[in-house]
Amino acid sequence: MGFFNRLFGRKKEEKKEELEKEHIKLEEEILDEELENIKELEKNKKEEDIKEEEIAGKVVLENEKFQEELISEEKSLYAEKPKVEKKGFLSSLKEKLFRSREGLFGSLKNLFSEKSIVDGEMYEELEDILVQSDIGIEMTLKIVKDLKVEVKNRGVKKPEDVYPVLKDVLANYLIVENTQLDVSKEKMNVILVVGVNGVGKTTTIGKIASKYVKEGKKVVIGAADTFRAAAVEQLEEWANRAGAELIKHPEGSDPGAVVFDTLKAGDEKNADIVIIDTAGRLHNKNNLMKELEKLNNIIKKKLNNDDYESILVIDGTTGQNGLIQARVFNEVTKLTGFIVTKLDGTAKGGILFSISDELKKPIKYIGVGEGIDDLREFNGKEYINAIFD
Ligand SMILES: Nc1nc2c(ncn2[C@@H]2O[C@H](COP(=O)(O)OP(=O)(O)OP(=O)(O)O)[C@@H](O)[C@H]2O)c(=O)[nH]1
Ligand SMILES: [Mg+2]
Repeated sequence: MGFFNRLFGRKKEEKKEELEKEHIKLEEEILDEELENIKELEKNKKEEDIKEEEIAGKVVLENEKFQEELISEEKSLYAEKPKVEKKGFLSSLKEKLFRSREGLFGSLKNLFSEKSIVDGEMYEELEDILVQSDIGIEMTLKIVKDLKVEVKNRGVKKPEDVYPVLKDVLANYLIVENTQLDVSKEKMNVILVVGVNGVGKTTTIGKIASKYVKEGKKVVIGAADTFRAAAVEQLEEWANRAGAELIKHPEGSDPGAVVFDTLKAGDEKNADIVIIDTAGRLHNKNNLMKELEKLNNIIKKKLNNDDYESILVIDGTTGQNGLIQARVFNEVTKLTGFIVTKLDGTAKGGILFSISDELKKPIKYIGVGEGIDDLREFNGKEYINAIFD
């Protein structure tokens, strides 16, 4: 038994050793394999790093190329600048008024080129187009009557030759003397800005202020629209952008007190120009009259005369409604002129003719966009050329 036991014990030992050897071998193999893997991984990583570096290099290069392109583009922009400015007022006005030019006024051009003879039918179609362009019926009849006389006087026979005659006739209705805002006094040139809500009073005041500040003038603005806090904030933003000073009172205060303080500040600060923004929310004619009378009296008292601008702002996209507003304001207060806004947004614009003709007061400026520079001094001939050519 002892022998078998010993023999069996030795075999067991041998088996154990064998197993241990195999185990070590296996571990070595695993280790080798892992080492291989690590080597492979490192190799791949290196390749990737090289690729990344290449890409990064390319990006840097491309970036540099891009920068160079940008610089040269900028240079060419600067180089082109004089060319852009050369295009001048007329061309940019044309661009701003493209809707009117291509809209109903554009259809006038088509009318004359499509017709073969000057006859009653042509005039009737012309009337339709003019009425649709917000020129109004009365005004349209006057224009067509004048046109017929001019066509006869000039011996025009072909429809295409009627087109330039119509341009002249229309221009006649836009020429009203004294189209510039009068800011010729040494100091305290006051501009009171009125109009119904939303027509663009505040925006226009910002544009005017910016124009005068750029000319080196000192501008003080009064926030006499005290109906809502947002109105003052909006005006304040414009005043800051324009570089003008703002006089304001809390929401709900008396607009008269704002006007009084603004004029006082303008006087003390030696302002060249004082512009007053007013509220457009006066529900009836009586209220409107009373409010404007009060503001006007404060201004007259301070200036000791009534030599100041009182400007009605009209939204050029509201058509004949704008004419009705002009009539009402003209009845209740003394107006020295108009500013017609948003002409960039209308395919019509005929309101300009009705206002000039009926109220015989100048359109001083037109608004052609929401930006600070989107204001143009109004010139009838230039306007006609911009929408007709
Ligand atoms: N496209 C265009 N938008 C304009 C022009 N003028 C003013 N607007 C816009 O018309 C809107 C009303 O302008 P406001 O200046 O607030 O009008 P407001 O008359 O002061 O209005 P209230 O203070 O509410 O009476 C704004 O969104 C302006 O950006 C213009 O000439 N062209
Ligand atoms: Mg306003």
